[in-house]
Amino acid sequence: METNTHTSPDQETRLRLFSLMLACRGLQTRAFDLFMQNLVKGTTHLGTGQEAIASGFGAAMREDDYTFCTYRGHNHTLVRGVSMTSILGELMGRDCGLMRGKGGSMHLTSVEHGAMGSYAIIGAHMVIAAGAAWSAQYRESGQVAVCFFGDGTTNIGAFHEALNFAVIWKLPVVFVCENNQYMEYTAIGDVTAVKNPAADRASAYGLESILIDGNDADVVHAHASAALEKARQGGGPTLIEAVTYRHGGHSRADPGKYRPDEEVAKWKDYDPVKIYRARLLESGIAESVLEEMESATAARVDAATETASNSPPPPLEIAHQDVWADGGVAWRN
Ligand SMILES: Cc1ncc(C[n+]2csc(CCOP(=O)(O)OP(=O)(O)O)c2C)c(N)n1
Ligand SMILES: [Mg+2]
Repeated sequence: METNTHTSPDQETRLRLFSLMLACRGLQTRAFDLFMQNLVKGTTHLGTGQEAIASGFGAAMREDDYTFCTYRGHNHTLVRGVSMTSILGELMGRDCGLMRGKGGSMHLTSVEHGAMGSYAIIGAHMVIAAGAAWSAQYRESGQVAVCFFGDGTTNIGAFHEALNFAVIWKLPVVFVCENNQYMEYTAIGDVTAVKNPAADRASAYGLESILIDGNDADVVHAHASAALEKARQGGGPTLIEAVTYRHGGHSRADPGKYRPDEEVAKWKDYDPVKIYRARLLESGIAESVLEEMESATAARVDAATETASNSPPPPLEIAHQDVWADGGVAWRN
């Protein structure tokens, strides 16, 4: 597995990566607190512990690139520039929410930010991402579609269909498997024919096998930049398996007790935010600079929580709005 041996981005990029990871962590932690207070409508799937992957890509992507993510998509949506208020508002079913409170945690979408949806059906978005990449290729727009999915998703047919299609058409798409080592409550190794669920299958599609440390933001950023550049230059798709771990359970208040305590402790110690903070200090950035970034993020999370909490539920009149592609129901009457 590739660890941090050859990559050292400039200080500005490093501070950006840290800032994105802090924002993701702050948002996830608050989402969990709100869930435990029964203020979140429906379920939530947190990416706490997996922030380096979304942030590494977020810092490398072009503003008009496309993101496709799963129900575990708070981090991926936030790093595209969507506001914390609209994400927390959406989780809480408020009118200020990204989907005006009608979608909830699993359906964050903002086309204007290139956040092309959070998909709850495992693997479904992989073929859709390939389609978006095909559109970008056809329009010669230079955009790249980045599709994030879990380890368990590699055992679904759509994973294989999307990869084959993307290779055949040399599409500008980057498939990123966030191997957090568990599906819902089952370890991926217990139900998978190969050790590395995505990387070991890359050769079946003529792709390079890329297995990286998904908790190291520098490593993720370097691989993201290379894959995006390759796709933009017409070099076709890349499949990256980024190894990581979710700090909490699968969803809701799942305590994740099916995981050995020592394993959880080991991975919580290898926390992407913590290791990156130490690296910044080592590189000469002052403790006070980091503290300032941390308190600014905390204030941002508090302000977003306050605004979202004060936002009313959506009005009844919008129940049918945005449900159909044409915005209305005229043609069905
Ligand atoms: C087609 C389909 N089958 C089953 C499910 C139920 N389901 C929801 S999450 C999940 C586990 C997915 O695991 P993984 O791909 O590793 O993603 P993670 O939750 O770890 O991010 C399953 C089986 C679903 N949403 N869609
Ligand atoms: Mg998983």
